[in-house]
Parts: sequence; C-alpha cells; structure tokens
Amino acid sequence: NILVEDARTGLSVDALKRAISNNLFYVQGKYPEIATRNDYFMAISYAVRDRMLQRWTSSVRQYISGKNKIVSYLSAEYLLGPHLANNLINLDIYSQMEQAVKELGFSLDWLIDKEVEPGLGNGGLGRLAACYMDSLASLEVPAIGYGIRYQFGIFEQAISDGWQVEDTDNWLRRGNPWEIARREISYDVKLGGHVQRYIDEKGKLINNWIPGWVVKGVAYDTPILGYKVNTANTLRLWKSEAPRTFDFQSFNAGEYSNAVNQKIICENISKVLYPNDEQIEGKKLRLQQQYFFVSCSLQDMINIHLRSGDKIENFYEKFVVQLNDTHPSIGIAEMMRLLLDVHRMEWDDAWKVTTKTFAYTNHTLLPEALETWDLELFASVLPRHLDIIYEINKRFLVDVTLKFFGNHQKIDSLSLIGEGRRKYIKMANLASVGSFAINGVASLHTELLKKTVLKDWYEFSPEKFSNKTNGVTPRRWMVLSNPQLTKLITSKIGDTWIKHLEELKGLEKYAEDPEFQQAWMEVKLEQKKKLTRKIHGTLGMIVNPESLFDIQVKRIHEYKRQHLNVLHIITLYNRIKRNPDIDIVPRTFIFAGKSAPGYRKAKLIIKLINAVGKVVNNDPDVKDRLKVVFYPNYNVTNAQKIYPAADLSEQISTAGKEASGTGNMKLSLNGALTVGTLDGANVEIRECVGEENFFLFGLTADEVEKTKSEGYRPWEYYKNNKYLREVIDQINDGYFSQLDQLIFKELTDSLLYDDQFMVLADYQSYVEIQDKIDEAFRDKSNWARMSILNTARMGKFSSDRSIREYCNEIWKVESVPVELID
Ligand code: DL6
Repeated sequence: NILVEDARTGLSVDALKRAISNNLFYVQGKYPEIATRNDYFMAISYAVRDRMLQRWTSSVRQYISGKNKIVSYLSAEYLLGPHLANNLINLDIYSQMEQAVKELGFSLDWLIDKEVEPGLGNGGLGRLAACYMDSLASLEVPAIGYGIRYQFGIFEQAISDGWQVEDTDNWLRRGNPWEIARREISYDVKLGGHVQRYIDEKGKLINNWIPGWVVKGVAYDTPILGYKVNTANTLRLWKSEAPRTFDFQSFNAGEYSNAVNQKIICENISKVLYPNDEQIEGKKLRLQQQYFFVSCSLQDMINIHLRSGDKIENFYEKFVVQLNDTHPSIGIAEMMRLLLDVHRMEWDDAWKVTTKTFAYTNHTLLPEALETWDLELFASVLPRHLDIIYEINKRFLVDVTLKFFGNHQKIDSLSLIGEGRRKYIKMANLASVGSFAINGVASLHTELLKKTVLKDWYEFSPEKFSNKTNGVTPRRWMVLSNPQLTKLITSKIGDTWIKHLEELKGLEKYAEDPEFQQAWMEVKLEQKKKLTRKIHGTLGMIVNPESLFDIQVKRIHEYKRQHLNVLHIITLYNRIKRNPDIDIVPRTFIFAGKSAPGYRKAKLIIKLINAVGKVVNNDPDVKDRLKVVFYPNYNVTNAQKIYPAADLSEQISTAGKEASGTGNMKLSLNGALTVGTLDGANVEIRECVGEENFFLFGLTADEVEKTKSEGYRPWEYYKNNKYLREVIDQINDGYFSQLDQLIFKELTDSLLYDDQFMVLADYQSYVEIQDKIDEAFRDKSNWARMSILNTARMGKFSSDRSIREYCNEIWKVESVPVELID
C-alpha cells in the first residue's frame, strides 16, 4: 500500500521533487538538460504557489461569505521584496524544499537569488505596507491590499563615475509566478470630459458625468500568506487597459492609428511608478494613477459587499478602508460619487457611509510632500469630483464657521481649496474631513502633526487623532534575512518570539554571559564576512570584516543627512593625515540608497560619498583603516544582506523631519547599536533599549525650531570650528574632485548659507559621539552586551503590535481563523 502524495499539495521532500519536475516539464516545457536557472526558479515557485492555493481560496471564500469585517489597505506603493523564501518560511517548508532542491542537484540559495523583486514602492511607506500585509495575514485578520501593478517599478540604480544613473526596472520580463490575472474582475474608470446636469422626471437633480475617455482596470492577485496559519490574504493590483479590443475591419487607416494611440494612453496609466518619495510631482498622469486604482478598488469592494446580499447603507460594516498617506485620498470623493450617482443615495446618507469607512495615516511632515492639485488640472481629469469636493467643503465650512466664528486664518487653513495665485485642492484636508481617524506613525511625529501641519484639524476634531508607531515584520527582517541569529536566539528562548516579539526580552538574562556573547559576536562576524564577499563580488572592493561596520542605508535626502556622515569620515581621514600612526578604530562606512532622479542635491551627495571614498580608500596613509562603500541599487533584496552585518546604525536625520523610520527598527533588531537624533521612532527605540545602549547626539526638534527662529547662521559654526572649516574647505578646494572646485559648490553653499537641515549645527556633537562609539567598540564584551540588549528590547517594534493597535483602536476588526475547505 504505497501512499503517493499529491504533486500539488504534498509537503514531503519526494512530493516537492516531483512537483518541481512536473512544473519544469508541464509549465516551463523544459527537460533538465536544457532548463535554465530561471526555469527552475519558476518550477519551484509554482510548486510553492500550489501549496498556498488551498489556504488562499479558503480564506477568500470565508471572508466573502462570512459576516466578518474586512480591512482594505489602499496604497499607491507596496515594496514587497522577493516572495519565494518568505513563502517557504510562512508555509513552514523551508527545510524540506532545501533538501528537495539539493537532491535535484541545486542549491536553494542559488534559486532564491534569481528572483527579481517587485519594486513597487519608493521606500519606507511602501515597505511599511508590505510589513503590514504580512502581519495582517499572520494575525489572521481578513484583509485586502489594493494598489497598482506598475509595469516598471522603482528604477534600477547604477553608479558611473560616482554619479547615480537610472535604468528601467522591467521586473515582469521573465514572468511573475506569484500573481494570477483575474481578467473577469475588471472595472471601467471614467476620466476627463464634463458633467451634464438636469432634473429628472421625479424632480431630482441628476449629475451625469460624460467622460472624455474610459480606461479599464484588470485585477492581478497575489496571495499574502500568514506565518504558520491558514490565512492567505489577497494583494489585488490593478493593470490599466483599453476598455474593449477594437475591431480591425471597422477602422479605416486614420481611425486605426487613433485607436492604437488610445490603447497606449490607457496602458500608460499603470506603466511606471513615480520615483519621488518626499516630493510631490503635480503631474496629470499621477493624478490619473491615483484615481484609477482607487476607483477600481472601491467599485470592487462595493461589488463584494452587494454580492453578499447586504445593503449599500451597511458598507462600512463590511469594509474599513485605510488610506496610506494622501495618495489614495481621492477615494473619499469617489466613494461619494459612487454612492450618489450610481447607488442613488441622498447626500447625508452617503456622507455618513463615507465618513464611517475611511481612516487616514499621515507619513510625513515635510511641506514639500503634502499633496495638492492645481484646481484646473484636477477639473480636467475629475470634473465630477471637483463638484463633490466643493459641496463637501461648503457644508464643512459651515461647521468650521460655527466653531471658529470670525477666525479667517482657521477657515482658510481648514478649507479643502487653497487660494494662491492659482487655486488648488488640499488632499490632506480631504483625507482629514472624510476620515473618522487620523494617525501619525511614531509618538513624536503624531505630536508634531498636532502642533504643525494638522494643528487646526486637531483643534477642530481632537477625537480623531491617535498615534500608531510603525513596526516591521520579524519574519522577513529576522527569520529570513538572519537565519543564524534566529537559530541562536531560538536555542535560548524557543521560537515563539517570531510571532510574539516581546518575548525577545528573555535574552536579557544572557547579555552578560561570556559564552553567549561570544556566540552572538560570531554570528555577527559571519554576517559581516558574507557582506564582505558580496561587496567584493559587486564592487571588487576588499573590506575588513573585523572593522566596525557603520551603516547608513535609506533614500538619499538632505533631511536624512548622509552628508553629515561624510563630514565625519573626512574628519577621521584628516586625523590620520595629521598623524599617520594614530590609534584609530578601523571602520567600514557602508552607504546605500536611491535619490529621486530629479533631486540634484541628493544626487550630488551620492557623488560626494563616492568622491571621498575614492580618495580615502586609495590613500596609503590610511592603511585600509577606513573604507567607504557605496553599495548600488538599494532594494529589499540588498537590504536583507546588509542589515544583519551592521554594527552601527546611522539614524541621523534632523530632529522633527523623519516621521518614523523603519530601517532604524530592522537594524537594532539585528543587533546594531544606533547613533541617532531624537527623531521619529528613534525616540521610542531609545526608550526601549535604554539610553545607555543608544548613542544620542544633536539638537532636539524644539531646539531646531528655536535655533531657526533666533536666526541660524551656519557660517558661524564653520568659522568657529577649525576641524569643520578644514573639511568644508577641502570639499570646496577640490581635494576630493581632482581640484575641480565647482562640482560640490551647490552643496557646500547650501550648507554654509542656508543649511535648512542643521548639518553644521550638529557636526560637533556628532563627531563627539562618534569618538565615544570608537571607545565602546574597543571593549568587545561590553559591545556584545549592548548589542544583545538592543535585540532583546525591540519587541515593541514588530508590525504585529502595530497591526493589533490598528485593529483594536481604529478598525474594530477581529481575527478570523480560516478553516481549510477542499
Ligand atoms: O511610515 C513609513 C515611512 C516612515 O517610516 C518614514 O519616516 C517616512 O519618511 C515615510 N514617508 C514617506 C513619505 N511619502 N509620502 N507621502 O515615504 O513613511
């Protein structure tokens, strides 16, 4: 009696081997002798996806037919990272698959490395969405993530002569085994045109939107599996297409090419991700993108709701919609349009449903990132929505006037329409008026929101506000990317910390244990050696794994102050030049990150890092004690290799500028010590790990504001600090640019005469704390102790904790364990 496991569901090594061979033959159409690495990657991925399908279909069935409320996460970005290893971990079949692949003659790592990640996001905001999708599924919360299936994600970065160059990210070119196209799920989205108004036979005013054109959104679904649970939620991304295929016969030559043009115009909407993270680009196509995905998503939710037999008035009992920043906030006007124009509800009823549905998360305090739309441009894309926004505003301003009678400043600030040289629509105001909850992403950020950009909103409706500090998923950011540390931790406290991160506290009692310290530092060294090999393979550079790995990886931005880090590097270099025999702690400075392609100063910062690296790395006096590495094309795949190797985590933004940060959490979780300002979530990280295990420097957010209001003169700092002067002069004199004195002028001028981000004001304090870090690093046992305590005390920063807070305090949703259905 031989039991043969199903080739699509079996989990034994044999069943997996059979599945891979079957897929290679029947899906890829290849036999082993001619199969490529990609064929094997696809064959394995399909085998894994098969094993997720029962969970997926069971989850969908249960949610749609059940009475439970569904969280709908609306985000223009999802920075997911590669799926294969993550799915193996969450399915709990990693070791079986490793064995199966080995018996087929390959290494699993080699195939995992083949995966091209979907880079459908810029940075923190998109990665947070991905961590939240993981936690929602792991906590068995019914959820759908909605977004855009960009054909080209975030550009690929290469470095040429020290400069960033961009290349397109054609991530779909070899196929995407994780998604399923659901061509039957599609919606028409109107754009442009005008609104026709008339009174119908019952005397009711009808607003008939006659669109200029229509685009179709087609659903592409990807399963998001929870960790060791049956729940597999859906990420539904919309691809834009022309609404119908045209009939060749019926077109003469001229119409044919018009029709083809129209098809291209439609497909353009989901073509490319805008590569700016904290800078709006008021382009029409961007507004079209936002509206396109939001309209498809809301139509889809309403469809799901009505199919369950419920009434439209109860929509908010079935769905709660979280707006990931203002990018999807047009959803508020679209929901009103759908309820009024399509479902024929009265205004007050429609407004009640809308305002019980939406909640809004703000992710930035930077004024240049707060979205506004030129009113004329907006009207040309969404004429009906403009009417609706005017009506919302009219009614809202009545309430505002009642509350703040005669206070024109308040009325102007709360109005949804801004009046400058040209009128514009304020998306944060639309999001705030239409949502029942508003949150920031770290304590300090929420407090600053209440005092600055959303001050008047806080005064108007304080009950809407709360804080939800960000978190990161320990599955990807520990289990997947740092299996050695995972194993060591598990050997001491068992493995339940992976779902209950606060249990890491159990490590505290080993922090002083010399044996554990040694094992801990051995893991760190192993990870540093791995990264060393990667750096050598990518850049041909040799770095010393025993040196202090000082890591700053994130988007390149003036407020994140990568240039402050560079000023410190030059300071150390100058000490060596003055005294070549100086006893200095060897350091490897590792930078990685992309700059928005149109952001000149950020691109100049990349050039500066590379220029300084070229001099420092090749100066014989340095004797390899300092190395500067710019690791190209920072993305999730590369981040997974970098975080585990960090000794020091650079979180040095100007206080009051970084909303939260999440890289700070991943690094500390992986045992790096932080050098940081009191900004974003650094404040809470420091509280948790203990101030003695955190290297604090710099002005506080209040001091930054005070210094500015008293008339900040960066030049004075330059004049009064000879080491700072020396460094800036060297950059200006062309020491790092073969005597070219112009190249960095824009950057140094902005530091000397403007310095919006207080780099010069914080320089001295930064250098001093770095000297303390050197001292601390020399004491190996103490460093190990601090590193262990950092990991042990990071329990709060799991995205599971964040999601629980959203569930309990905003969404009012509960876990629904999924029963598997055959
Ligand atoms: O909340 C996620 C992430 C924060 O951790 C970062 O501090 C913040 O800079 C980032 N914000 C953005 C801004 N995009 N918009 N709008 O990416 O969000």
